[in-house]
Amino acid sequence: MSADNSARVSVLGLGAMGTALAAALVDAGHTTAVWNRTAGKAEPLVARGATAVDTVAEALEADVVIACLLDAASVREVLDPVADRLAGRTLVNVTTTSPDQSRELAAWAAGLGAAYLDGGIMAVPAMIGRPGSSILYSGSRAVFEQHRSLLDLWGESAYFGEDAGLASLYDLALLSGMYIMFAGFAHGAAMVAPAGVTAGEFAQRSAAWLSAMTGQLAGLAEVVDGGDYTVEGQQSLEFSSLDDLIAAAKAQGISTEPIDMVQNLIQRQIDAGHGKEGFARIIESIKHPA
Ligand code: FVH
Repeated sequence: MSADNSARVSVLGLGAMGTALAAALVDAGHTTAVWNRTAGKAEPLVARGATAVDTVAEALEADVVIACLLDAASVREVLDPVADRLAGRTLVNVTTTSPDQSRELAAWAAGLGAAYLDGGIMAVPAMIGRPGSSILYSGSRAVFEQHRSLLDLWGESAYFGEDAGLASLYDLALLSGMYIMFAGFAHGAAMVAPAGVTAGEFAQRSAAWLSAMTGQLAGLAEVVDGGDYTVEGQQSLEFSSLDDLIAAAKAQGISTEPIDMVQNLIQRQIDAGHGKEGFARIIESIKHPA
């Protein structure tokens, strides 16, 4: 897709992420207005070529208004006083919000006559515009398509549909996987620490192991999507008992909480008579809370 830097943009919120997003826009040649509640944060961006505006109303003059604020409440706090100026405007909200909050913001914007695209940023500020950064969108397809080249400046753009809550749902689902992986790493690091292994040493080996294990995800997903957990070739739930792992953690004098969680998911399926079925069946424990 060819770059279109003709759109005039504004960025509301110059925290770490808002600053990174605005910098990428300025560097790509977009006329970029920036606004922040607390004065002073715009200076580095102005030195780079952005224009600092004193009021949110001025920021709304842009073709595309980007909101990168703390949370859903701060988006409303910033935009409510200028709500009467939102008609005909395009709002891209990349503030982290829950799916329901995203839907509420989309309905609120629609009621004011504004086009709304919701974004979930799968990156830290230093990654913006670099390989590995991706941003998930849902809401107005027209906004996504019209401004795709602008959005692509921040990372790989993915669109999930008109339901404004979907990008957030996907974002939070991915974060769930990330947090559980980090907790798993912390558990392993705590386990080997009494043996004199530093977290740094363990991180190297963990990164290689976990990367290799991501190759298993597609097969796991195929079983889940097929809905038949008896498919040959899977590791059975009974074989997946974590008793040895839990005993080893206890022997090291550490908490077993992160691994207890997985053991409980396995055990509930075994107790329900599915012990010979594949590990993928733990998703049934998650879908159907105890
Ligand atoms: N930073 C990250 O790694 C993550 C990556 C994933 C996505 N998140 C989300 O991005 C939103 C902004 O995050 P941030 O890193 O820029 O956050 P801060 O540096 O804390 O800046 C927050 C900005 O929001 C302004 N703000 C807060 N409350 C209000 C309010 N009531 N009215 C107006 N502005 C408000 C704050 O202004 P100030 O404190 O400087 O005056 C900052 O500009 C966020 O949703 C992450 O979850 C980032």
